[in-house]
Amino acid sequence: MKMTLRWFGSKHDSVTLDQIRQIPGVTGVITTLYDTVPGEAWEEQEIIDMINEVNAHGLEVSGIESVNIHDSIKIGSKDRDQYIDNYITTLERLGKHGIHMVCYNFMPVFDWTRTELARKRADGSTVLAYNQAAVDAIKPEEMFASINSDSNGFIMPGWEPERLAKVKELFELYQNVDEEKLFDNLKYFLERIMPTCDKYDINMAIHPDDPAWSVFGLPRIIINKQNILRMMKMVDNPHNGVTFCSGSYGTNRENDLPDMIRSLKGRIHFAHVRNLKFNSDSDFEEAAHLSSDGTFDMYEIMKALYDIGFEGPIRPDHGRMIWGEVAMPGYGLYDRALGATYLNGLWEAIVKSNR
Ligand code: DNO
Repeated sequence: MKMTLRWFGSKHDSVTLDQIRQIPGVTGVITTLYDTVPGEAWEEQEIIDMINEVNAHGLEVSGIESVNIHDSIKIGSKDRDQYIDNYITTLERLGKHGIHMVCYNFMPVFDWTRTELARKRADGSTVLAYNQAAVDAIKPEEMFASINSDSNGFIMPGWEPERLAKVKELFELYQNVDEEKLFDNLKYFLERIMPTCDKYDINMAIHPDDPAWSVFGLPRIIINKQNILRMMKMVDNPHNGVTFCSGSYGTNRENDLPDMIRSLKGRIHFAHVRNLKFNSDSDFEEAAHLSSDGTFDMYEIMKALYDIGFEGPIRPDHGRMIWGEVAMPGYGLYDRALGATYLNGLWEAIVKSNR
């Protein structure tokens, strides 16, 4: 595996490339062109500039998170082909410049959903948290307002203000899209992009829906082993793969994470590894990475990745806000650096004990 950190670009991130480079064992960043909107083709020069900037700081671009999918593609509207053509152009330009992993998601309207961005824990740290009753009590547009007012002035990925302007209209457009239709639209999209992925050796890594169930009545499909294996089979190409995100699949307590990893051998192209602490079945918070701080056995997760021969980029995921840091919730430097170091430690021990 290659240890990486997510980085939002010098215009948007409080964490610098120089700081990332000093985290032991981190060799690359996962980034994106944060100012692009879903559906447009990325400018080649902007891709080159992004890569050069990262390389100049002694790091590599280990993959993109995300090239976002226009809603017309998820809905299956008549105009979807033009957006898929643009997506293909972006993939070609990325592939030409040596980028071989692209993370994306197929969640309708919303990306990840949390009800609190700064829940205080006993040790004084703050974390992202989810409470089902809080979701049930609010309207989708209120969710945007609460996320944006809690985000320390940063724009949260997936909660960009331009999405809010369209939220009501989007709900109407998704009215006739159920889970089966969403699977069909995903299949159509993947079949169209796979020849380009084959040509440029680009691993597509779908991110799970977070939380792994329907929110606000919208269909969600990338939620469990059965659905993800269905997706792998429906477009049976090794470039059609997944981002294994322990914190997202782990929201559903029926998901056996190490078992899911083993069943996806050869198809996990990217890993997000973090822990969650459940306070009840409908309330969880994002703990420190350490197993004993949350509900997951992080050793078993890393061991499963080792056992399937995982060689792709991995990153610590949302961290706690600690030591007075002010950063994008979940994406500060300090706790993610601790997370990377812990995961590297687990990995070294697993490698050595398997010699
Ligand atoms: C949240 C992230 C997601 C993820 C997208 C991938 O922090 O894990 O926003 O990047 O779902 O497209």
